[in-house]
Amino acid sequence: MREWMIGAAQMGPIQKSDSREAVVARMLALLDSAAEQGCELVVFPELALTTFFPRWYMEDQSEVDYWFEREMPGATTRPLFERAREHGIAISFGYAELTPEGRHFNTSILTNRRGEIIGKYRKVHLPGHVEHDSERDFQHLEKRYFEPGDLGFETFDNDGTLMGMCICNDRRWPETWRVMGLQGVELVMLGYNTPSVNSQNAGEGLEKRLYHSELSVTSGAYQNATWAVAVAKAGDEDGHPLMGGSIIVDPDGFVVARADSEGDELITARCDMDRCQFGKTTIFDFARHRRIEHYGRITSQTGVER
Ligand code: CDT
Repeated sequence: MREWMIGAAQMGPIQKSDSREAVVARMLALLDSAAEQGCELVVFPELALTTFFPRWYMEDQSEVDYWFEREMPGATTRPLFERAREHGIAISFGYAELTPEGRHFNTSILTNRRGEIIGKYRKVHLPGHVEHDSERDFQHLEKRYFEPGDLGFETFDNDGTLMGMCICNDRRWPETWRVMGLQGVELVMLGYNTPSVNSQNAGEGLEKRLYHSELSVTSGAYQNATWAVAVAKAGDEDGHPLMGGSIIVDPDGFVVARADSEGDELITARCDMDRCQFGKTTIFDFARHRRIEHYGRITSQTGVER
C-alpha cells in the first residue's frame, strides 16, 4: 500500500483519577471518527492510556507500577485492537511497559490493518532527572521510572510502506531520524507529552516550545525525505498544562495538517509514500552524498569535547 489516509489522534488531558477504561473509550471514539473520514492508519500520543505520571515523584515501586501495562493487548486495551481491526485501521500508540522480567520502558507499538502488532519501539532519549529536583517548578522523572530503550530505531514493513517510531524527546535528536532514514523510512510516527512551560525557565513561553517541536519534526522529515506524524497529549492535567500542536508533515518538510485545540482532536491527511522518492534519490541520496569518514564523533562521543 503506497497511499495512506492518516489520522493523528491528538488527545486532551488525562487526569490522575481517570480510569484506563474511560481513556480507551475516548480512543475508541477517535477511531470511529477516523473510520468515518476514511483513515487507514491512526497515531495516538505517548503514554496515551494514562496521565503523564513522570511529573509525580514516587518512592513506592508498587505506586509506580500502577501506571504500567504488563501485557499488550491486555483486558482494557483489547477493544482498541478489535475496533481497529473491524475498521481496517492500523494503529500506533504509546504506553508504559512493564516486562515479565520487571523492566520498565516508555514504549509505543504499531499494528497492521488486521490488528496484529508488527512493531515495537522503546524510548531511547529519556529526558528529565532521577531524583526529586526542588529547583524545578515541577518534576520530569522519566529517568527515574524508565530505562533507556533497548530496541534501537527499527523500521517495519506495514503492507508495503516502511514505518518507524520514536517518542517525544527523541524527535529533537537528528540521530533518531537519520538512523531510520538510513533504512529508507517513509513514515515516522511519534507521540509526545510536552509541558507548555519549561520547568527550568518559566519565561520561555508556549510559542517557542511549539516552534521547537515543529522545527524538529519538519527538519527530520525533510532531511530524510519521509512523512512524519507528531501527536500530542495536550491540555491541563491536574494543574499541569501540556501543549498541543499535533502535525502531519510531508517529505519536503511542510505541515499538511495541524491541530488547533488542546483537546481530543483528529486531523487527517492523504499521504502518498511515493512522494518520498524524489528527496531520497536526489539531495538526500545518502549513498552518493554522505561522508562517513567525518562522522566518527557521532557514535564515539556523547558530550562536547573541545
Ligand atoms: N515526554 C517528553 O519527552 N517530554 C519532553 C520534555 C522535555 S523537558 C524535561 C520533550 O522533549 O518534549
